[in-house]
Amino acid sequence: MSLKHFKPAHWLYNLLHYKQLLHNKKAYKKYNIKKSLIASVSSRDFPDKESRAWLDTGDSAVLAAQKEGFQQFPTGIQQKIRDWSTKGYMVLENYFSPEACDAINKEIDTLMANGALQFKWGNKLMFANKKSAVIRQATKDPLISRVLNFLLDKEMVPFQTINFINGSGQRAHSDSVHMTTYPLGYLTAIWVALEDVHPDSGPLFYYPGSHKLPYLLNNHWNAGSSFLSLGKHDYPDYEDMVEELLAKHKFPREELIAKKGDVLIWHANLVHGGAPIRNPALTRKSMVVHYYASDVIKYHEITERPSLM
Ligand SMILES: O=C(O)CCC(=O)C(=O)O
Repeated sequence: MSLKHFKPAHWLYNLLHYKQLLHNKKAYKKYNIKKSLIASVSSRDFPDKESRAWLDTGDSAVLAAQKEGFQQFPTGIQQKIRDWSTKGYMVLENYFSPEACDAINKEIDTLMANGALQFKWGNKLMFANKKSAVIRQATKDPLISRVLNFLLDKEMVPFQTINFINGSGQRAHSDSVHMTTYPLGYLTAIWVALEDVHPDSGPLFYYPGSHKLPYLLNNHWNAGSSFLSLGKHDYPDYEDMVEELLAKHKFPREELIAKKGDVLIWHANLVHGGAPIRNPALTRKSMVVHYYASDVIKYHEITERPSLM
């Protein structure tokens, strides 16, 4: 068994980061979960495995206009909110100005040049929001925050940023296996184009409607976790299972040939990824921000680790 599968190593790590786990204290109480904050946590600990978000249990085309705050959105955004339950994503065209995008790109260049930010897992620049006030401010854009809070009917708080210089090349997945909530469905993400996307640079792709698939959790692809160790499967086994599901359901596949400043907002369970890069000379500067609802249990289903906030 490798160390990453060995849960006591996680408990020690959690203990060392105890303060960053306190966000789960109230939520454990609220949902009657009797666990130490440093213990491993997974969907096995919870009684149900379906989203409780109001626009998953109901339809935004019917419900959204009846809710307080809806009329205050610009008409274009109102229509995108109405479509949310059906599509599982929306695109806000031309949202950030070229200057705002350039400011983020400059921050990333500086953080990389001075060694404060390094690639992790190949091509990901993680948590730049913790190192740059400019980027932190972008994650708290007032209108986007209002849209996210409305979509989930909760206060949504930024958990992390991921910046890319090139396409991610990441296979199709749902974020809910990486960043998981109880109740399910209380995660969302934005993807910001920090330059015009070339079709050969490995654009973001997604499957409209795929957010309605059942949440694929450890019990589906990596059962066999024990008190001391995680299940024996590895992440590519999860990706294979997602591909099998997609082949079965025949969702349409869309690629986002975004313009600089465009923003995609996606649902916690929307299947998406990065297309293969056809021309490695091309960059695809972009930034993802993942948001959690503030009052739910937040953790990582794959590793059964509570999230550090
Ligand atoms: O930007 C991409 O290509 C994919 C990013 C992604 O899948 C994610 O951050 O969840």
